[in-house]
Formats: sequence, structure tokens, C-alpha cells
Amino acid sequence: MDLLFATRNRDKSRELRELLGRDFEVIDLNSFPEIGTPEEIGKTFEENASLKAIAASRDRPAFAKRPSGSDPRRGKHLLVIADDSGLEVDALGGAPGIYSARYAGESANDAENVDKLLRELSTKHIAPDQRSARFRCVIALAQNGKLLGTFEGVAEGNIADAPRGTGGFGYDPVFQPDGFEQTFAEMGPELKNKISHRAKAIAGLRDALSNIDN
Ligand code: ITT
Repeated sequence: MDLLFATRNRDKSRELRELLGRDFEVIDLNSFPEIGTPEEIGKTFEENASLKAIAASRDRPAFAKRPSGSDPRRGKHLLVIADDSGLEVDALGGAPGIYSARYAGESANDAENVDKLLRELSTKHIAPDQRSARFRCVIALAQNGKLLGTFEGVAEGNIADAPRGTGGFGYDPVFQPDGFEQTFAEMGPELKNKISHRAKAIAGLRDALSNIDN
């Protein structure tokens, strides 16, 4: 099954491909420079995931020019998914939450966001046993400008006192999931993909896709 993933975040795309496996051909917006990215004006992960999926699924002419020379008619009905995700830290009232990607500023990179998070926790003197947090991921599924469903996954854990590990992306080096000694960045993709927020959201998406005749 073909899916257009409405993201330009290559780390998310890589993880989604690993999670969905070979039954799905996933193309992301890096193959469609002409498709614009909507402003993420929603107040929840669900709203932002939905608006990203719906906006991209309206852009039918772009799909007709799909790479790989496949049947352009399929473009009209192409299923579109979008992922809105982030980290909620209890001691910070749920921040950075939906602002995770731009926590340290509009064009902040992963290292700057992680730095800001650790600085906030240390400035507020948050003790190691009060650093509970969760990753939340909502995946929205849309077709022809209509929302077909949203699927949520959550991974509970704690914020480490310093970054550890080189795998993954984003806040992975400081997120230690409950029941594990390693951070997401230390454990490698196989284990992360078994327990992550994104893996749980994908389970719901898979169920929905198995009921769609496309
Ligand atoms: P798109 O909107 O184009 O999909 P984005 O990077 O802007 O890409 P979001 O608005 O959903 O995506 O922001 C998600 C941020 O949350 C992301 O930049 C990471 O910093 C963080 N994040 C999400 N999932 C993560 C994961 O599995 N591991 C580490 N950090 C994650």
C-alpha cells in the first residue's frame, strides 16, 4: 500500500518506515517540494496532526506527478498520514508538549532543544526523582481532504540528568522509558520501535488501514 507521509522530518520518516515494514511504500514531502507546510496552529497533538494530513491530502495535482512512474490515478485516492508528537514533562506543566520542535526557538535544532530542557529542569531545581515525562504521538490519516481517523500512542518515562547515547533523534538522549536503564538513544532502533509512542500509534493506524480497500 502507498502512503504519503506529510512530514519533512527525515528521522520521523525513517522510523515510520521501520515500523510499517515492507508492506507499505512511504513517500514523504521531501519528494514534493511544491507542497506547502501548514502552520501548526492547533492546540493539541491531534489537531496539529489532523491539519497536516488534511492539508497535504488536498494537494491532488502534486500526487499525479509522483515519482517512480506509478499510475497517476492512484494519486487521487492516495492515503495521507501525518505525525504530531512531542515530550511532556510533568515538572514543567507538560512543556515542551506541542512546542517540542521549537522549544529553544523557531529554528532550534535537537541539541539546542535538549539543552534548554535540561537548563529549565536545573534552574527550577527539579530533583532526579521528580522528572517524570512522556512522549506522545498522534498519527492522523486523511484522504481527499477528509480526516479518516487519528491514532495515539504514549511512552512513559523520566528525563535523564544528562544526554546519553547516539541513536534516535530529538529528545531521545534524555528520555529513559519506564522499566529500562537505557535512554531511547542508547537502546537502538529495534527496542525503541517495540515500546515507543510512535510504535503504539502505528498499531492503531495499521488496524485502520487493514479495513480500507484502496
Ligand atoms: P513535521 O511537522 O514536518 O512532521 P516536526 O519535526 O516539526 O516535523 P513535530 O512538530 O511533530 O514535528 O515536532 C516533534 C518534535 O518532538 C520533534 O522535533 C522531536 O524533537 C520531538 N520528538 C517526537 N518524536 C520523538 C522521538 O521519537 N524521539 C525524540 N524526539 C521526538
